[in-house]
Amino acid sequence: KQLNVAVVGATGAVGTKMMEKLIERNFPIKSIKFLASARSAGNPIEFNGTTYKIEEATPESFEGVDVALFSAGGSVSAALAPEAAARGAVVIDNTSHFRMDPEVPLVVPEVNRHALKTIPKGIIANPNCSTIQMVAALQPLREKFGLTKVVVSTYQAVSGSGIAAIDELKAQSQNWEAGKNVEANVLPVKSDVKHFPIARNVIPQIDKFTDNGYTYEEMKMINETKKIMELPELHVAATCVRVPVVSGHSESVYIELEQEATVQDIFAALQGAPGIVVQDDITNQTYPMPLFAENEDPTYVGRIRQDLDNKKGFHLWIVADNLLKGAALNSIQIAEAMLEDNLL
Ligand code: A2P
Ligand code: 11C
Repeated sequence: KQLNVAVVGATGAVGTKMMEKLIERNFPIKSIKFLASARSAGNPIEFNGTTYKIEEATPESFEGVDVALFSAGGSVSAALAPEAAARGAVVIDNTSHFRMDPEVPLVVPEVNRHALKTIPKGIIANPNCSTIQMVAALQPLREKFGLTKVVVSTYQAVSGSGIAAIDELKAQSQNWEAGKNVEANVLPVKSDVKHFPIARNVIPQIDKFTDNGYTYEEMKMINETKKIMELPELHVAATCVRVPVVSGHSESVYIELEQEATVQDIFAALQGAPGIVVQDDITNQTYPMPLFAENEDPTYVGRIRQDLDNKKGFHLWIVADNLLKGAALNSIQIAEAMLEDNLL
């Protein structure tokens, strides 16, 4: 079956990766269109050897579209995803806008593929990047040993904040070297009051603060994990931190299992799990790092240790390319799973 596809936010950090993955994975495309803001409309865009024209995303853009991949920010999804769905498209939305809507499945195919069977609004949400890689790695452990608690600290790359943040890290690094003035206008959050350099720095704020003292990014990790894993009682705490890495989110994760296990049990459960690569050989200094996860599909897990005081407690280090498994790849995998299950 060949599909009519629309990529919304095609000029962005995630949109660009979606295009690469559609080609690389031979997604069955009958027609494709590339949508962005009015600013980009008319500009050329290259896809699989053909030059297309970027179109402004409007409700009418979605006439005849089977699958619409959205990654143009929450307000664009809020306005246009229902328009696309009303015209018969299945929307796979990368933004946080619909994620906690009980009528919108929030899907990581390795974890809750079954949730794709019921899409009352015609919209499926792709989870937050830092959530996806964590639940992908925890699912095989949860299946074997049960899971009661997760405490995560993240080390997140600037590409999670879009192309402007990547450009800013590069400019700041060059300006430091050249002894020039270092300006900060994008991070931690474009729309917040203060901005800080990310070059030579780490920033313990991703997204704005909520009323409970956690940031929205931290609350996304907490709420999305419970929804995807279908474990509303799971204890989850998160501290989300931006680091001067271009791509690849890293996470230090402490978990508590329902049953006792050994480190060997954890290795065995993770090895061969879908989408997971174990990189853990401390005698050879082998562990996951974002530099080597960039442009790679798997979620890498290493530094696997049993807690010294709790036999049900384990420490893990989880790394994945936030633009791929964390965004573009997971979206395409959702579409592929739906095709396989005759849901598209
Ligand atoms: P444009 O390049 O025309 O601004 P990033 O997350 O890397 O910053 O990318 C954001 C993406 O969202 C870009 O493709 C951007 O297109 C797109 N976008 C921003 N505003 C709109 C809008 N109002 N309608 C459609 N696409 C938009
Ligand atoms: C970041 N996780 O690294 C964010 C980006 O909810 O889809 C993705 C925001 C989202 O800044």
